[in-house]
Amino acid sequence: MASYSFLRVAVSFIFIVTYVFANDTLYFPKDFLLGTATAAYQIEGGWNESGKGESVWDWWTHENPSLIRDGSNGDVACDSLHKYKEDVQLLSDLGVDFYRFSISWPRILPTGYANVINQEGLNYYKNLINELLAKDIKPFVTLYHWDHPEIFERMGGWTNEMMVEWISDYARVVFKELGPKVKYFMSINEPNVLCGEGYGENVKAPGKNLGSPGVFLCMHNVLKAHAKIYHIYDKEFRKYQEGTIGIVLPCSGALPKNPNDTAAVNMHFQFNCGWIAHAIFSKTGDYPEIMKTHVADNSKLAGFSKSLLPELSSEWVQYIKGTSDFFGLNHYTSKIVETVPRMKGEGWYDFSGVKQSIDPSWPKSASDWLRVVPDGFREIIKKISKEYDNPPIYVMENGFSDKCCTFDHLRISYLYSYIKAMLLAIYEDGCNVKAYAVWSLLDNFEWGAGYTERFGLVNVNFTDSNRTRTPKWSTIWYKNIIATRKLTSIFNLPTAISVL
Ligand code: PNW
Repeated sequence: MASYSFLRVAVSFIFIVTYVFANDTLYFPKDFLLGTATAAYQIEGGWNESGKGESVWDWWTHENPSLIRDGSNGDVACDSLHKYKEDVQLLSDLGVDFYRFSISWPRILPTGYANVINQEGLNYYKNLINELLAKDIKPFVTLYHWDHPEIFERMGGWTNEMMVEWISDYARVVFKELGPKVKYFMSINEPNVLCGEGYGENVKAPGKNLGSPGVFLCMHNVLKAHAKIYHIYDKEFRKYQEGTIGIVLPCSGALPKNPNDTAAVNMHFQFNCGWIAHAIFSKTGDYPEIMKTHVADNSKLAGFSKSLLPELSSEWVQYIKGTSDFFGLNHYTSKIVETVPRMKGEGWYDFSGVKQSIDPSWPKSASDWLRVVPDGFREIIKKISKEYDNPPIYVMENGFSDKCCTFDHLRISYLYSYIKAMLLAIYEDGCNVKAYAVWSLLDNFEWGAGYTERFGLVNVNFTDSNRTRTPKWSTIWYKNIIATRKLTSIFNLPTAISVL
């Protein structure tokens, strides 16, 4: 008798919860695309297989295992080089509209240069694309997610302007060989993270530790490279391939410490997102004005005769402007920002002029930089839309890290709150968001954190040579969202049963 009442209470509770959330339901707009994302070095493995050359990440992790938290590397990673069919099956089970993955430059061009094309490497991507298309999944292809050929690093990497030419030659090969079956290309993933952590610091490959001058120089060359890649696609391939191409920028959110301090929010935006975005998406082009004056001031105070921010000639400004068909947005978290009063004769807070902090009450993830702040997501989407005249926004990464386990309710709650914020930006703020990808399909090599931080919808067992994949609860949840095209925070029982 007692257990019967318990059952009744439990069932009623489920109905009440369902009802409450059902009333809270938001639908995705028609034609909205849902997918997941990965990157070559983080999942492929096969670092010296299939005729692949050495990448800067192969070199850096082999040379500096102590800089990776668990001393690991991407030599095997998820072994997707061999298990791509299984990955595509997982994607197909999820029901995604698209899959974002990146191409390993040295797998296609082992010498780095376009003089030698490695057919075996190329075939890997051709097979992957065919497999995706056979399951009705659109390939979203990133040309470059930080793993350039090591040979070019020995010549200065992104501090050498020749990289613009080398990556352009590579891009041309990819467009020619893979472009006939790909409608969505992304040039370069997150210039700021690559240049800031790889050239400014020693946190990511190539770990150059060059400080601000190195970051400015790297960003300058990456921006030019992106523009050149865009023009190559636009002039030589678009007519026949009828695809789109854009850049992917990491834009973290900013909430003002003092509610009236919109200047701090703007300053943070321009130094974070606007640095590259202004040059590409604004009407005037070039680096943001506020950034030019600010860096010039700080450079002078530091005793330099010229600004550390290199100048873009008017030819380059024109050449770069308008070179993205969509705004590729990677977003994970936010900061609290405040304007720092400037003392006479002293530089502002680093080169950005804002002090950043976090609210300790924001829920944590397994990554120290990632706190859960969904409002910041809505704000950044609104800011991008306002700054650049409502461009189509493709969210190409959004996700949450934990340490382990397949019952990942914190990931579900993160994704729910962030997708809700995005849908509100669409419906209530009129923003033009067209696509959304969860980072990531699989647990994978999380750069300096090795395998200690897990972002996957699918668990990967890295101690098992088979790299066994096990869908987490978030897979079940996301599958239901994709199938119903509506956002609910609860599990759908039939979906759960069909997956388990
Ligand atoms: C992305 N932030 O980088 C990368 O594109 C992925 O390769 C990576 O695995 C993923 O994030 C998770 O780290 C970012 O501090 C790193 O806001 C940090 C930030 C944003 C993006």
